[in-house]
Amino acid sequence: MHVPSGFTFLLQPIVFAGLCNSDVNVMIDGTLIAPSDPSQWKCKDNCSQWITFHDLNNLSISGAGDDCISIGDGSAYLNISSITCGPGHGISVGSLGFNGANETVEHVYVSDVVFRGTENGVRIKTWQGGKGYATDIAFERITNFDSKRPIVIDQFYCDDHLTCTNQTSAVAISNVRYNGIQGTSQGEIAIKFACSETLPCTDIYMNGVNLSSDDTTNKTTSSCQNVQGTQHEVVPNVPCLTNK
Ligand SMILES: *[C@@H]1O[C@H](CO)[C@@H](O)[C@H](O)[C@H]1NC(C)=O
Ligand SMILES: *[C@@H]1O[C@H](CO)[C@@H](O)[C@H](O)[C@H]1NC(C)=O
Ligand SMILES: *[C@@H]1O[C@H](CO)[C@@H](O)[C@H](O)[C@H]1NC(C)=O
Ligand SMILES: *[C@@H]1O[C@H](CO)[C@@H](O)[C@H](O)[C@H]1NC(C)=O
Ligand SMILES: *[C@@H]1O[C@H](CO)[C@@H](O)[C@H](O)[C@H]1NC(C)=O
Ligand SMILES: *[C@@H]1O[C@H](CO)[C@@H](O)[C@H](O)[C@H]1NC(C)=O
Ligand SMILES: CC(=O)N[C@H]1CO[C@H](CO)[C@@H](O)[C@@H]1O
Repeated sequence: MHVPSGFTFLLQPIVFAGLCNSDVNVMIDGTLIAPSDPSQWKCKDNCSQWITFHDLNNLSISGAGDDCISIGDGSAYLNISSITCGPGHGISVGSLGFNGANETVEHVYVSDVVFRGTENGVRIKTWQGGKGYATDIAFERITNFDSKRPIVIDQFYCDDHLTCTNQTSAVAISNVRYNGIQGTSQGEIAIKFACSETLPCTDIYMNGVNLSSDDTTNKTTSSCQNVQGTQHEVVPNVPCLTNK
């Protein structure tokens, strides 16, 4: 599906439902906009979300980037569920805030996703020097088989071919919920939260997370900086979060 550039489409709430067994590519070059207020949405039920994708394999949204599911600037009220990704890239929110851009992502709900041999599992990545925010994002019932890094928040995202310097401005990340994330990690660090000193990640909630090493003799660990929130039954334990 291709949304052509040079056009702006006003889109009422819509559901794209599988079963689809082959790869699905949604390329959004043009602009999709929602009625400004959810109260103006024309729909009888399932009105809590604007765009819903479910029961698809290797869903690729955006076309920009090579992630299986890529949620870019301006995304809001997305409901993505029952998707299988991999091998290759996982799901990412972002990258947001490149070159000082003011970008936003909010109200995104991702559930029942399986990652097989992906580079990352669920990842939120933003560039230093950016503005805007990513908020109200939920990941539920996610299964990883050998993801290199199942859970990542990276406010220091930088492309390999660029040199990035530390800057004080950052894209704010808040209210991110991880509920029921399990499986195996290829890397020792299964959970990585790298947040900025000037704009820490806030209200990060983890509940029922169990990520073990694919090598049974090894343990997984987590790394974190400048993160505030709570955890309940999380393996590996995230030292920055308060136990609840
Ligand atoms: C609304 O969601 C329910 C549960 O997912 C589904 O059974 C139903 O078909 C959906 N209705 C529409 C109009 O999409
Ligand atoms: C998302 O979509 C799935 C599948 O249609 C549905 O079961 C679920 O209730 C939806 N979640 C939200 C928050 O709308
Ligand atoms: C996803 O895409 C990869 C690479 O194109 C392919 O190897 C894999 O079989 C696909 N997975 C599914 C579940 O369709
Ligand atoms: C970012 O853009 C929004 C409007 O889209 C605006 O309300 C906000 O003030 C902007 N933030 C900055 C830091 O420029
Ligand atoms: C455990 O993981 C670390 C880091 O990936 C690695 O260096 C080490 O060799 C692993 N240990 C075993 C026994 O596989
Ligand atoms: C985590 O998963 C591993 C592997 O499936 C299992 O052995 C372990 O008991 C689980 N731990 C918790 C706390 O659920
Ligand atoms: C690109 C860069 O230098 N990033 C660093 C900025 O500072 C943090 C610590 O606050 C480092 O972890 C980053 O690697």
